[in-house]
Amino acid sequence: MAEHESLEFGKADFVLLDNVSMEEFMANLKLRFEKGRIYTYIGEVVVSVNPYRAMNIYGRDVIEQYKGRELYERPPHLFAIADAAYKAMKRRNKDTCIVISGESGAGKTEASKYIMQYIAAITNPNQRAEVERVKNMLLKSNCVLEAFGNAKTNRNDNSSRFGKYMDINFDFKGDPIGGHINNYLFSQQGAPDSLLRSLHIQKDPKAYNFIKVGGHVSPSSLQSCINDGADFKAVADAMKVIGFTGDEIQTVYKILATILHLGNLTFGVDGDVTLIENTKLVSVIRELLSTKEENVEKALLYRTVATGRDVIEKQHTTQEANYGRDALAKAMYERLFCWIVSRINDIIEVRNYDAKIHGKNTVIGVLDIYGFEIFQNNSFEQFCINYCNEKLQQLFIQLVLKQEQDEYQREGIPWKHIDYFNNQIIVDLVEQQHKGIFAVLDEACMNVGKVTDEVFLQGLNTKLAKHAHYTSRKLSPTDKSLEFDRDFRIRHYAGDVVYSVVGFIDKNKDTLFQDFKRLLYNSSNSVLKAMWPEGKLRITEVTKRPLTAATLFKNSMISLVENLASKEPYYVRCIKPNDVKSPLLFEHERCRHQVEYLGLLENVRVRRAGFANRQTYPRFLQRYKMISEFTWPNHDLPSDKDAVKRLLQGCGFDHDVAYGKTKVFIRTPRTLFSLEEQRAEMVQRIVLFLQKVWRGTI
Ligand code: AOV
Ligand code: MG
Repeated sequence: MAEHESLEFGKADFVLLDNVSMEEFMANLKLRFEKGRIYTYIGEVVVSVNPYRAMNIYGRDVIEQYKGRELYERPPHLFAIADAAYKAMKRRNKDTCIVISGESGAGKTEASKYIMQYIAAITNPNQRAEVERVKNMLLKSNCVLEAFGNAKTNRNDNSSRFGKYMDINFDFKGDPIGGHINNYLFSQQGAPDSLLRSLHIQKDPKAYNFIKVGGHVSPSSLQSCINDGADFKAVADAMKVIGFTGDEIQTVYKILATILHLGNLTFGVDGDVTLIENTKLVSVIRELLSTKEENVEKALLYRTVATGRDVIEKQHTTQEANYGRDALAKAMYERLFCWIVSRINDIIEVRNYDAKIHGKNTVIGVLDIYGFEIFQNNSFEQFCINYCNEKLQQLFIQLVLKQEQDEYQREGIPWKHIDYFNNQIIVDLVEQQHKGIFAVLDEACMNVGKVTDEVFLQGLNTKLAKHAHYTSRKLSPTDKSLEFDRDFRIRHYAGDVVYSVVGFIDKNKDTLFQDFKRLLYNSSNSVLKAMWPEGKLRITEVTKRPLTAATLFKNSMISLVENLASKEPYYVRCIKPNDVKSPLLFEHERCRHQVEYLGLLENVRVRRAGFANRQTYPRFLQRYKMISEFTWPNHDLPSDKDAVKRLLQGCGFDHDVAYGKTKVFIRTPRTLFSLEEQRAEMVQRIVLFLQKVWRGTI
């Protein structure tokens, strides 16, 4: 139907399959992958398979081919979906968003970059300097965020360790005038090693413990912006272009260096006194942080506690000191990342007063988040990431599978319900009040006295013993996949994941000792000071417990989903063809599993039986009444519904539509395009007519 491609490349839209079965779907997906056709539609959804090789399909010439064209006129491409979102925004003044999902390494971040690139390329035909500046900043900011927020994992060499939702604001001309980034971050193991390594503070990177150990996120090469061997200078240059000041960049450098040095600090004991073994490092850190040497040492070795009205200083054990040091390094990195995002936002936000107040200001949002992941050891981070993916799957179900079918029923359109797996039950398992996993975790953290990961696990076992998607070693003692006493397992929509409760409590609580916050706030470096405003509080003034990481994350996910749901969504569903990053290998079972859990077959079924477009009768008339003599300028039929019927019969489209109670449903996009074309022609004629009247030639 749509594309000008021969069938040797398979069907460009899964809706065109002869039979909607898993076999046919997979055969088509595989054929297209093997022929280098990595994109296929399901209606307006793009299914993308990671090619794991450079494709020659993103150049300027290809962009030109998609510019302003309708979705079905060209072979499936991300550019077409970006153009559709852009057109919807321009034509109908609607906020739109592009939601990119798929598991870790499936190609989400790459897709988001091509989409941004496309939008940048097709806008601002008049080369307005201010718009060019904004575009440049939007593209460059991505680079900087990747440098700080991506790292190598087992699943992806350039894995996003933060979720990113970027709004691009457009003026009435459709040119980007600013943007805003929301990041979804939770405590990480620390800075990507490659970023730290790129500082070249000391020749041998092995000299730094944080690089050697690495935690979950182990040695990595920073791609796209700074490649292996390149150094921090490249990132600094990008920051400069965006608008960071020299002082700010210096501070970033100093913070990264501090984190490295912190990793090398060791503690020992002398009698019952804990002390720092390599005191020279304290001087280095003091200098980097612009604080007093004795303050650094004190913050590392003591904790100030308020007992009633008294304030005392309690010495750390070596274990506590180690713990405090690691928490400081992590918190500094996390705060740095959030500060960079907020600085970028300050710089890219819509500043032009006129554009803000007067002209219409619409947005396209692009969501690129961390994909579903399963590691050998899964902890709190994987749990949050996978919960996030459950939320996005739920949104997809709500918008693509459920609402669609509900609407047909509401409107009285004959409809046979198509079944799908609704993952709401898993979302509830995690986020429900009082008995969800996050609630149990928060409760365990509130415990007075014994606060351990085991207490948390006991809570889960008590509250969730009967839940179909939860089990643990205690509840299923014979289950071989649950190897350790501290394991629990969630049946996610995308598969079973065994999590270890070890570390959940710590990662959920704000574990940074107040003393460190005060230390950093009291720095004479104003940039650093500004990152730690809460350090202003004296120990006796700190009364409120900060919100837990789980609560913060849950709240941010809920508002993210609300935000997306308020916009017109476009979807890119990414599939990872194999686990070895091969451009040749299409692992059938691996792909079938993804097609299944992404609900793609159900998507095809709903789409095939359904309608591409729907509009209320008055709205439809408002837009198209000029193309029919029965409705222009006004109709005299009993209702708008009758008028729409008459109009569509007159155009010969009656067979391709259904009439609901309040809306007309159009089955194929082609009918809509045809209506649009006729309308455009009519508008043109009217304009010519008016021009003649105006010139007095009529
Ligand atoms: P992700 O964003 O989905 O994973 P990426 O977008 O980082 O995955 O893709 C992983 C790697 O696959 C990239 O570094 C490229 O090497 C390759 N790749 C992906 N898409 C393309 C493409 N269109 N053309 C060529 N190569 C591609 V994660 O961030 O881990 O969830 O947290
Ligand atoms: Mg990514």
